Amino acid sequence: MFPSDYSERLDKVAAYIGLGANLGDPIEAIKSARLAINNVAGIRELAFSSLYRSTPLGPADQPDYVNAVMSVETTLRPLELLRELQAIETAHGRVRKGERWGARTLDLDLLLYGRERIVSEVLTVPHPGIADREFVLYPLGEIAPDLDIPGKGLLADLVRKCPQRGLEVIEHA
Ligand code: A4P
Ligand code: MG
Repeated sequence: MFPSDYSERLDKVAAYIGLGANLGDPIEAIKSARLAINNVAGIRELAFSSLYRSTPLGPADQPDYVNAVMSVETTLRPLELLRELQAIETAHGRVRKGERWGARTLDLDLLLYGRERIVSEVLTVPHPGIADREFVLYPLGEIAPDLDIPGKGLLADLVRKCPQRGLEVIEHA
């Protein structure tokens, strides 16, 4: 017998997604992105962190960010998942201006995909910034305190070493 949906045959993998926004209505953008991610076939939310306000990393002449992290169970392969996240960014008015770390209406980063380590032209997992960004580590600590990040070590150790730089919860999970 063949399953009706091919993706049902694939193993489920736990993945972590970082959400960030600092233009327009960032809180609304994060909440709407959460719904959009849940609406993708082959993705199911496992946990969602509190919403945090964070100081911009990169150019300082941009508004504070709102950040959050979610964990999902997915049957999508890493590149399929990245493409879905990019489509959601675009649907939320994200315009790629070429300025690195510049202001954006919505940024979705694939932080972790199971225990896989991927280095390619279009995708690096774990996300290169994961180990030293307070707006990723603290929310991750909330939803997955025992996480061991491939190639980086225990999340709890990384959190301990990471200054909070004004990070604060603005809406509890
Ligand atoms: N790409 C490679 N690996 C990944 C991955 N794991 N997840 C590629 C997502 N994308 C990945 O990304 C550029 C390219 O990275 C994509 O085409 C994809 O193929 P982008 O989103 O177009 O550009 P970007 O986001 O401006 O660049 P970058 O270097 O990804 O920036 P980050 O790391 O996303 O950082 N400050 C605060 N407080 N909070 C923030 O959330 N975010 C940024 C952006 C800067 N400062 C911030 C925050
Ligand atoms: Mg990005």
